Amino acid sequence: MSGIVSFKLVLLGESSVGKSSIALRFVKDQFDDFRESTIGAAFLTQTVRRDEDTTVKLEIWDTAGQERYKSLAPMYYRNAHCAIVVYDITEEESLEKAKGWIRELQRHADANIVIALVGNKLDLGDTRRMISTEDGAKYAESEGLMFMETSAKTPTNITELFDAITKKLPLDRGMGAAQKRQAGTNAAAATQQGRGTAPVQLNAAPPRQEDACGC
Ligand SMILES: Nc1nc2c(ncn2[C@@H]2O[C@H](COP(=O)(O)OP(=O)(O)O)[C@@H](O)[C@H]2O)c(=O)[nH]1
Ligand SMILES: [Mg+2]
Repeated sequence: MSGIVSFKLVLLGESSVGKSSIALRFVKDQFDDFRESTIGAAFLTQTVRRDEDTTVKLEIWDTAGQERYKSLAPMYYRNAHCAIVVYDITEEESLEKAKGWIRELQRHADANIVIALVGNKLDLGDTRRMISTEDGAKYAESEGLMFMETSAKTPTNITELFDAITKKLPLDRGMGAAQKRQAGTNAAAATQQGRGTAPVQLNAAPPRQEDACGC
């Protein structure tokens, strides 16, 4: 298959681990030391050249990690082709939370979902690390997940992370031209409810414009 193939990607993980920062670095190559928390979820898109013939368009749902939004998560991972589950290597508890998300994905998400476990804030690794690379990598291996440590700040491994995910996505399962037409119809319906607000309103379908950064 050639041309543009779209995939849905969801970012999950505890609050403050750096989900929005990873998305912002990937989509806009920016970093902000004092980010405001995401409310509900934000929607962004970015394209990645997979090979000479194929461009992959990632439709990224950046969710809010706070407990009060947890029940909304299925809405975002239900049809996702891939998930990035983030923890903070300086926060022990955040890996346990990440494992909880992975169990939930394994039970309720699409059986073919590509999952990457990501230990973020690698730039703080020398001074404040609480979770060893080995602990993250071993768990990921035991569950058959991709694994990477990243820093949205420096940045380290952000492009590599999305490149690696993009390469793992089965092109025949992406949203091709036919499904895109359908998605366009859905988006038109969503327009009636108001779209393009930033951050995207809860329950809103993805707006169809490029780089609708809601972070
Ligand atoms: N040092 C460092 N700080 C980061 C990194 N990624 C995010 N942060 C900071 O961690 C805080 C929470 O980031 P945010 O992206 O809002 O986390 P989210 O709640 O998971 O979306 C912010 O103050 C960010 O500037 C990173 O890679 N290194
Ligand atoms: Mg956020």
